[in-house]
Amino acid sequence: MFSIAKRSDVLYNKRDMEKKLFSCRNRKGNPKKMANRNRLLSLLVAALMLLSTVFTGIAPAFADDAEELTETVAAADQENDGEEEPEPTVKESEEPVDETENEPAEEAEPIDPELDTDGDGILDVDEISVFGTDPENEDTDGDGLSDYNELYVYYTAAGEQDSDGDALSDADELFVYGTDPVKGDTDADGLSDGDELYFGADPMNQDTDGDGILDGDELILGTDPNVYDDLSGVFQSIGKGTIDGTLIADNAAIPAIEGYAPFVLFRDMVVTHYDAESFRHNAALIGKAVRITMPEGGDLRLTFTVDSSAKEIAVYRRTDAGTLRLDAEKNGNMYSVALSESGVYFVMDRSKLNTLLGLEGAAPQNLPASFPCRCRPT
Ligand SMILES: [Ca+2]
Ligand SMILES: [Ca+2]
Ligand SMILES: [Ca+2]
Ligand SMILES: [Ca+2]
Repeated sequence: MFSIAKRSDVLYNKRDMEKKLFSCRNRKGNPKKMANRNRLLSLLVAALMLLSTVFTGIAPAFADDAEELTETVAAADQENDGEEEPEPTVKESEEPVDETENEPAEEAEPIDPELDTDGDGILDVDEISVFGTDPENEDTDGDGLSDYNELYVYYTAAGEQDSDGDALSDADELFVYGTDPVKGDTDADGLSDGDELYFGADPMNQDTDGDGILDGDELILGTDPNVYDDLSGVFQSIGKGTIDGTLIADNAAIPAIEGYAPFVLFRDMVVTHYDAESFRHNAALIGKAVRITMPEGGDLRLTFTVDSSAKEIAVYRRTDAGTLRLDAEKNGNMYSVALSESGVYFVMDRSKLNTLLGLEGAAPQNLPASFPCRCRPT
């Protein structure tokens, strides 16, 4: 019913409008004025439509901007409130607590000069300011020896369980092995107390197996410190790493010694660079001259590894009696000679030697005792 009545109203209004329009069209008047009115009306309608579209476009835009603004401001406020506020409250609440805890410690009352808290016989003031030990622990390093005994009886380190660093604790050295707790190699045979026990040798005996080779030397030679060895039957060698480093680095004639001897090469032979003035300026000399001081005996060879393009290379030995050319065995760039006595050994370029001596043809086999002093360049 309601919808019908509505329609009738609409119909009525439509009819009413048509009537009004009809009356307007049929009204007697100026047709130009009518046209102008219609134009004005249409213009008004167009203007109203424009305004409505502009408002409907702008209004939501303003509404969006406003919403965004309120959202970002709200978000910023939340962030600021969330981060800044809790931090200072935490820091402020922690720092003052630490300060209040530290301050009284720093301002602690001075230590009673008569106080020995751990009762080890050393006053707290001395433990703290002199020995650096723990005033509340009578055995600071926990090695079974009291701080007092370490400092005043055994003279060991109260803060180190192994004072001499030989892998045996101070207490074990004193009461188990009988070795010196402040001497890493008690019997001075080249083998530390800890290593002696590790290899089954006697840390209180330099030559455990009695074969004449010290325990420390046996390890270097590769023999057993607990098994008797005939040293003459032990192959030995010294060279890079066991002789003077200056004879290895920047040397055109690097020496090495190996073979059999009734003595220990690396310990009983002295092999050094013979850096005499007379040799220093000798143009025929290849590399560095070597001074060897050694016990007698043995079957040893001295080998020079030579870095030279000289056509004829020879090895010499200089003694007080003269300078001898030695019978060298050549193997590639290595020249080896028998080594049975002390002396100065060196390698020379034979053609340069001839020039120095002013000789033609082959150089003499042996040179005068004064050689090489006469060979200085003029
Ligand atoms: Ca101790
Ligand atoms: Ca020790
Ligand atoms: Ca030893
Ligand atoms: Ca031995």
